[in-house]
Amino acid sequence: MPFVNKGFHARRPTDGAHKLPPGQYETQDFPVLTAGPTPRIPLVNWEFRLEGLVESPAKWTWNEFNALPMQSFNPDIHCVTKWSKFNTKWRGVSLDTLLEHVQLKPEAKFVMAFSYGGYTTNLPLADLRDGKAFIGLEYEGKPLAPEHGGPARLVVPHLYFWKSAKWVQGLRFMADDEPGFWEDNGYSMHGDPWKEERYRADDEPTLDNARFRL
Ligand SMILES: Nc1nc2c(c(=O)[nH]1)N[C@H]1C(S)=C(S)[C@@H](COP(=O)(O)O)O[C@H]1N2
Ligand SMILES: [Mo]
Repeated sequence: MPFVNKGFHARRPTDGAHKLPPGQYETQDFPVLTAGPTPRIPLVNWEFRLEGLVESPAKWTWNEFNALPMQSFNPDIHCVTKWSKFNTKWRGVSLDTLLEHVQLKPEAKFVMAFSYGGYTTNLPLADLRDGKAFIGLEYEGKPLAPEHGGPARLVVPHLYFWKSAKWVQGLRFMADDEPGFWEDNGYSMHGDPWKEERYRADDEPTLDNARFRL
């Protein structure tokens, strides 16, 4: 009997059965990867915003944000520099919860996450829905450390970890996909580790991707 199953590579790992995406290795550490200095955001000045293609923008102060319903998340995370870390322990607010607070315009299909300090990263809106993404506030039972994006970071574990914007300040909803910081420097517009979408040249060919092709 052939043992191979066509759907095998597309299937997501189930709890307890962790899997490495192609080209990744497992690490126990939690490496810090930041382009630039770590911004320090006093909590009295912190705010989180949903803006762009919404009927009316939403905005939360730190206290308001912390009053939102929180959940635990234990994802495996995968960095494009090839480390993966299994079973990370977070608490945070699901993007599904946040999206209940805005009415999106029908043409909203993409998102630009923007951070204190100026970092940006783009994602399809569909990749933030259905329990796939959250704003992480606690890591291993403690407030998220500044070097890992505290007070709050986006976490989108099913995509390479550069999509998980540290020190996130808000999300801007857009009709068309636009490159963020790393994407503008040659990294994939989508970044699915299971499809090994590391670089722009790994993406579907478009006019915009032509300059990243050899
Ligand atoms: N604001 C901001 N977010 C960021 C980055 C950054 O430089 N600035 N680096 C990204 C990259 S490339 C990775 S791999 C992860 C690293 O997160 P960590 O430092 O918590 O491991 O954060 C991502 N989010
Ligand atoms: Mo990264």
